[in-house]
Amino acid sequence: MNMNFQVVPGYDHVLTITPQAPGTYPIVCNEFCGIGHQNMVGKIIVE
Ligand SMILES: [Cu+2]
Repeated sequence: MNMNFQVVPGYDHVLTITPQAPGTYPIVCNEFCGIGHQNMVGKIIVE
């Protein structure tokens, strides 16, 4: 799965996905946003 999604501070965003397989899916910040950008990572774990 590969997609881009823009979020704006102060707003709620909903992204609906239907995982096709269990696994760990990484999330990275795709836009240089300032100090700490390189540490802006996350993950979705599908069991
Ligand atoms: Cu960033």
